[in-house]
Amino acid sequence: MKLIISSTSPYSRKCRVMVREFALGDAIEEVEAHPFDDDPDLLSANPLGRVPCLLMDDGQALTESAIIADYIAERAGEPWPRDWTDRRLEALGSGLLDLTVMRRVEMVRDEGIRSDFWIGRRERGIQRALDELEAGMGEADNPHAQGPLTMAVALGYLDFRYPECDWRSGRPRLVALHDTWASRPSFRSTQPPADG
Ligand SMILES: N[C@@H](CCC(=O)N[C@@H](CS)C(=O)NCC(=O)O)C(=O)O
Repeated sequence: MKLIISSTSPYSRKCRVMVREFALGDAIEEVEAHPFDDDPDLLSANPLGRVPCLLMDDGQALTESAIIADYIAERAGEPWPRDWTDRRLEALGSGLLDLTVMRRVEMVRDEGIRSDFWIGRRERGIQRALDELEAGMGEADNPHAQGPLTMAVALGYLDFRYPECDWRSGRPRLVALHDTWASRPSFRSTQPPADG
């Protein structure tokens, strides 16, 4: 199988961490494709032109990081908790990622077409999501479930693309969660490139 990824994409990172956690590197080969280059292999696998995309051995492709993550867990045959608390945290973590990516897209627009309205709206959403995740963290007692993983990836992405957001301030549970993941080889080896 081929996992088409970009090394700066947080959605890709989530799937790449899972491949490593489940030691599926021999079965799932990572292929880098920058989505904005319109790589023909990516477009033929995923008409949406987005990463990650998992090209399976039967020729079908899976899109959406959450679906790919479920597939990887099932393929590994490992118990990977999917209770509603975990799924709720995963959805909030994914939403935090979406807001941070959308803010980034707005920030790199040329002056004149960049919108303070949209940047402010994304930033307020990011702060609210962080507060909700900090409050909800008490429910996440398995640090390796997909909810906490998605949250850790989102926090790492904030450090990468929005470091001035200062998400650590007053959020000790999120700091502890992030630091737990940051010490794992799966997380360290999927760090986005500093110049990315
Ligand atoms: N909801 C999707 C989001 C994937 C996504 O937006 N990936 C970005 C890279 S971080 C992308 O490929 N963007 C290219 C584009 O939107 O044209 C998922 O969870 O996989």
